[in-house]
Amino acid sequence: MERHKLQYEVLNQHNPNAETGQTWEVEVHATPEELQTFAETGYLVREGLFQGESLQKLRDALEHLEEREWEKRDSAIAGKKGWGFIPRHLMDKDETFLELLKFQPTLSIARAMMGPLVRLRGLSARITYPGEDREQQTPWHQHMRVISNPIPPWFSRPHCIDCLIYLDDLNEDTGAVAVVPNSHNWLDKATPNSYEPMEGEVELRVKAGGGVLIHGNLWHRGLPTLNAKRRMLILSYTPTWLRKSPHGGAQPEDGLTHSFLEDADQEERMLLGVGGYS
Ligand SMILES: O=C(O)CCC(=O)C(=O)O
Ligand SMILES: [Fe+2]
Repeated sequence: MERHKLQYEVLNQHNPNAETGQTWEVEVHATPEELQTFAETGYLVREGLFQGESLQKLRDALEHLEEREWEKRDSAIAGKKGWGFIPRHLMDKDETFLELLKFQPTLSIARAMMGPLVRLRGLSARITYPGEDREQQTPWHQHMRVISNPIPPWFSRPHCIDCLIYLDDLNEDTGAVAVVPNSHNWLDKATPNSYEPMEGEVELRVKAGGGVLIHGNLWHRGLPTLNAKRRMLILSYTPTWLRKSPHGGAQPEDGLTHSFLEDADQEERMLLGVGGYS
């Protein structure tokens, strides 16, 4: 995969030594042309983010989590129609997930698109199961539903990059993911609550270990899981000054990130949402 280098300075004359005031060198895991397309269309496909052992390690970690949280899973998938099982706070639950904190193939792109001061909004998973008696898919939706109408002059448009990382092949059995290119720029309308195909939608089928990076407000939906279990991770980034995901309740009190933060460096603290603005 081609790379290029970027350099940022965060302008802070009052306190040039502040954590934010340093010079940031970013080796971006994408070409400038790819980033331009990402900005315009709102999505970027990345095949082979994880392969071989590293893919297997993620699958194993998710399987262990699924076993530990089987009660939550069973109640999540009991309904006929639904999103499936969505375990959250993954970095607090397994070292394998915490190791994704500085995963450069996605973090470097987040920094290239949103600046150096970014944080994790969350790492969760979505697992869907086939079955005669269930229908697991998602309606059209977007992730940052906070846009006002009309838009005032100094409105802060929310930006977020959600990396949908697939641990199984996307195909007819598991279900593709569909996106509407450029819809992240439609600030005057919201997604319909519908499961129907839409004009202009693109269905994406990546291989296991691949990902689809989306702007958090891109219109998208997960197609039905018909014949085989489907596992996805969603690794999200926002600027440091945005709050983290409101979903999934409180962070586990004895979560891994708590002890990790005790010895974490400034960048790690920032990524976990401690500081990063002044
Ligand atoms: O599973 C997918 O492909 C997309 C899931 C999704 O949109 C979500 O969990 O927010
Ligand atoms: Fe989504």
